[in-house]
Amino acid sequence: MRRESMYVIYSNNSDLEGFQEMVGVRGKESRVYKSSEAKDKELLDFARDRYRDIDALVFLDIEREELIFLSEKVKEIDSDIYQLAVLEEVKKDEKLESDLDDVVRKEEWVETFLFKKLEDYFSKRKTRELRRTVSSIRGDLSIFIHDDPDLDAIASAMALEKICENEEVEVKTYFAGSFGHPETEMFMENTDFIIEKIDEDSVNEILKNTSRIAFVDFAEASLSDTIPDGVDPDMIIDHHQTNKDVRAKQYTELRSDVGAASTLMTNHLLQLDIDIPPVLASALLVGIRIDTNDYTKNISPSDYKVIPYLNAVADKDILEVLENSPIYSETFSAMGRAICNREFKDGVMTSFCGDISHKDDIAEIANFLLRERDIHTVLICGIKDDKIQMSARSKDLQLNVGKIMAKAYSEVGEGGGHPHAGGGEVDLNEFTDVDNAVKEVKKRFYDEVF
Ligand SMILES: [Mn+2]
Repeated sequence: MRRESMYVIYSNNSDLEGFQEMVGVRGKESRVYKSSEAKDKELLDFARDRYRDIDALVFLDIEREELIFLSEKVKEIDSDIYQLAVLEEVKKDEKLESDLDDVVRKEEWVETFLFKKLEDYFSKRKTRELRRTVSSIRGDLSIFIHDDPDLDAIASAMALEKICENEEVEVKTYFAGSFGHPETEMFMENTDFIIEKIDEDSVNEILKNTSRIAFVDFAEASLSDTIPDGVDPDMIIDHHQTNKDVRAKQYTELRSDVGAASTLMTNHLLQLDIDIPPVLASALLVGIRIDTNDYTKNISPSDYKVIPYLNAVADKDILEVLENSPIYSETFSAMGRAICNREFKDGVMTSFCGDISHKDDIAEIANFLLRERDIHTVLICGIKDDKIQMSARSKDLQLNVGKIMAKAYSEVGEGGGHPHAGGGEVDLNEFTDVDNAVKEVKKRFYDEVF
């Protein structure tokens, strides 16, 4: 039976069983020629006789002259055959005098392959380490997510709970503040996942009685208004950029190259062969979407790799609810004030929106206002709990807003974030009045940007 098309390899090495097997699995046929003068002719005859059947012709490790000769001949016979050569050496910008469609440098090929192998290895090792850490817990694990958690934090905590259940370790997740995002509120209303709200009093009781502590989607106690500074977690799983040398007592996973903690946790679940229920898949998926600002910011190949899987498993009704979650009236009001108070300076916009009811309002507003024409960078500030909260965004690839926020505010408060998105806060008590504070906040931002 003749197949529709096939791959042909012309190589110095005739032993390519593995490759042929892979081709076979994909329902294709393949044929390997070991390079020699007689085989030159055989190959060309084959191309002539059955040229319609050749999809691709790969030259592997053969002499340059032979390569140039053969590729030209094959091109004459059928210009539709895709011709690829793997060469020991390809000079930069070299125009190979041949009719090849593409040339791959062997070293590059090996490097890419090696890198992938090593990444796979370390990712699996990290999962083993996480599992060992969890299974070694005698007693219970308390997962803390950051104040006013978003869905990335909640989904990641759910995933870690799942791993704990698998290892028969008792676990509970805690948060402080409010559900800052409408999606989070919608999700918690529509699922039976339980997380417990803590305050400054109850947190001490929990810390005293629990066996182990994990920080998920944040890395330092000082970033929380509720968890006492100096609390040293046993585990940290986070993806935010930090300048500090943060380490957990047992398990540290800090991956600022990844868009969301949900991506890290999805990988762990997949590698541990733990089923991801549709509700959890939906949360992880929306967690990635929110943290990467609809897949536009800080998204990495690792995130893209898990998205199709989560998409296939996710509960479509929950997704629908989450996509269309309502916006708080207070957010619209704050947005209105932010729009009226805009100030501009060379493509940079700053604005103060007064009191905000949800800490994440300013992030939402910053994302929206960054869309204004001719604006590349935005700083929005608002007041919550006697603090000026700040959110910055930039589409200027030369700027690293996270670093700018860290530099601008670490002396008077806190600042940090990613290259395109950052945040910070300063205590109002440090200033004589609000006007003064806002002025100083803006000045510090401008000083770092320009
Ligand atoms: Mn996150």
